[in-house]
Amino acid sequence: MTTPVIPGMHPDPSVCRVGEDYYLVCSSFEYFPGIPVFHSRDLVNWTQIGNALDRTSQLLLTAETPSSAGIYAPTLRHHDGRFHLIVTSVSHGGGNMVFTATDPAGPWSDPIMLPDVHGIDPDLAWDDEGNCWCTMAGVHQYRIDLATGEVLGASQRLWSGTARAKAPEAPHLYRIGEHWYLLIAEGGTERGHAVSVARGPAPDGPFEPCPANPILTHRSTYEPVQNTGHADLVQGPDGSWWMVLLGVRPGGGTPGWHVLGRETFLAPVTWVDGWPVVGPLTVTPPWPLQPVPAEPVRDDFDQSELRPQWVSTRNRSEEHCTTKDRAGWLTLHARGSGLDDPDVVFVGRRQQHLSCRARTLVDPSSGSGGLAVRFDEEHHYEIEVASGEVRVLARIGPLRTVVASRPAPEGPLVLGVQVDEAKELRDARSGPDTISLGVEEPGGTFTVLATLDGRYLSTEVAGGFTGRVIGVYAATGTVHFDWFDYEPLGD
Ligand code: 6LW
Repeated sequence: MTTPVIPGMHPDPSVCRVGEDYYLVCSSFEYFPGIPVFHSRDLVNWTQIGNALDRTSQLLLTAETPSSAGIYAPTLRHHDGRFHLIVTSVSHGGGNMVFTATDPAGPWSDPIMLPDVHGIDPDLAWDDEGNCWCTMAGVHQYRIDLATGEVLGASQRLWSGTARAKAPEAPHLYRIGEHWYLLIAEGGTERGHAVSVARGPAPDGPFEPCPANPILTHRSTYEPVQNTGHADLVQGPDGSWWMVLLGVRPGGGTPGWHVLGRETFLAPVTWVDGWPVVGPLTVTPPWPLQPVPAEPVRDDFDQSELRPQWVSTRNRSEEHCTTKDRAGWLTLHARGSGLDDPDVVFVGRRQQHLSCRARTLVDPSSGSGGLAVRFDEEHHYEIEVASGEVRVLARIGPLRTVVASRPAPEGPLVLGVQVDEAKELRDARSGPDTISLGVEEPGGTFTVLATLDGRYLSTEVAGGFTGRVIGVYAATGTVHFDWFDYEPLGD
């Protein structure tokens, strides 16, 4: 489907089916909690049911963890009645590790470390003899003891892909019919991304490449979805085969720029001569869809725990982020010095729509902070209340600018951000992509203090593996937020 089934920064999807239920996980990088977990009954409509890594004993992301480091691509599998999640943490005390759960909504176990498994993009597969195979980007493979994390025997190289510019990544191994299939991504996760496949008689090969490789790529096309790759196969409710994959929706023509990060898409798969053939992303599954309730626009912070969509930059603790200090408010106690600082207390949710509006009622109380659109420490726009002043700040690489300011009224006030990807941007793939930041006057009118160019908060400018996150932060002291609205205005 040319619209993502899970929009916003949800890259490197891995999916598994248990009876009529589907579960899917994605990378989460420097954000905590890590690894969002989704549930669906139709592969199209998904609900986030939690985050797998929600405590420090599972995931430690400190100010030393750079943006776009942290949690890379996971693989989710169900075997012998338990869910297994294998993932690489590119961070302090990181490496490859496995988590297990009986309920994918959690709780998940503490990690079983795999100290002798090296590389990224780990995959898990089991053969009929009970061997557990861990296959890594490269593509190389280990046989492991999942209970202890021990490697059994030497690792071996399985396949180096189809000699594209960049090494093969995102390997997934499947036993389908008489063959073992090895699915990989190659060409890099940018515009050259592609999916290729090989098959063999056993989980450790030897593998013969598909004569039609790559079986999916949008490179060198004017497809509205680009960077297609990093796929995982699953059977639909009717036994047909489907592929979840990552893609981006660039604006501004080819190559264009994308702001939401790499999103999760769905594509049909048929089989010809024992090889998978990937159909167009425009295809909607033929079975009855089961829509899920839309997320409420407003979060009143009335619950003791934040909803699973909320993520903070690196680990957060009750000491810095709580709804218990003031009932019905989110209270942030600053520990860094603002959004340029990796130690900032920032809590937000992924921007999932090309046009949307976010608002929050802030009581600066004894501190300074506000509402921000964040890409990383060097690419963010924010409207901040500090010492009796409201100001719009912009950080683009080496440039840090106070774009606008005006006196702030006494007491709480409503800050707003409106993101507009102009219709012509989507249709004719050109035109502005603007981010307007302002304040709501007592009568409710929204006064824009500054309108900034959205192209600078894009992957093509900022680089990295993430996407925009819109949220609130404390730069100094203590700041309270009564509610937060996220309102989609367009796809
Ligand atoms: C992921 C790997 C990749 O582990 O990017 O470019 C990493 N390819 O497959 C993060 O998404």
